[in-house]
Amino acid sequence: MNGAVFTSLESFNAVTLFSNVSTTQAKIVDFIKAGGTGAIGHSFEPQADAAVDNQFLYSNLLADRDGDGRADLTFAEAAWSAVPYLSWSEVVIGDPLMRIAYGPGQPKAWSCLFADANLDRVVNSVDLYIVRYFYGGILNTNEKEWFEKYYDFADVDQNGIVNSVDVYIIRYLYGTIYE
Ligand SMILES: [Ca+2]
Ligand SMILES: [Ca+2]
Repeated sequence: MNGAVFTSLESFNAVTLFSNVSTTQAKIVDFIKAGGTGAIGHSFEPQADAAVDNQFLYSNLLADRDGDGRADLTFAEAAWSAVPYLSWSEVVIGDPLMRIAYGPGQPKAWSCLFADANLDRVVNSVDLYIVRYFYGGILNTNEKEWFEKYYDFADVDQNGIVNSVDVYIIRYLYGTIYE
């Protein structure tokens, strides 16, 4: 399981870091003990909107936007991008400086492609539908409704709001096929 990173919505999965302590639910320490590299868990029942956002965790952990064969962010950076609040309930376990290494020049290094909201390497009506579906979503706001509507891949220009500019960009690039 080298390189494996795990999260789950199990409420008390990080209530202890001792695997021989009996708890009511599975423990992320058992995943680490079995060879897992990193995990994020809950030390107590988290509020629903405090749960780890897997979209940010895995896209930021895997993305190699500059194409140097190494992921752009470390595990700690990707983890903190995915935990909505720095509070008492979330626990990050693993080497904070761990970084995915694809190897130089590896064509399989992953990165989201500009304007390709559903990650199928084509900019078309599906991407347009996704942006329209999440239209109005805002990343940095106290308005829960708009925050929950926000979707990172629909925010094409990555300015923290899904709006007409994102629609325009997809229309402009409509038909683009990434090799
Ligand atoms: Ca697409
Ligand atoms: Ca935007």
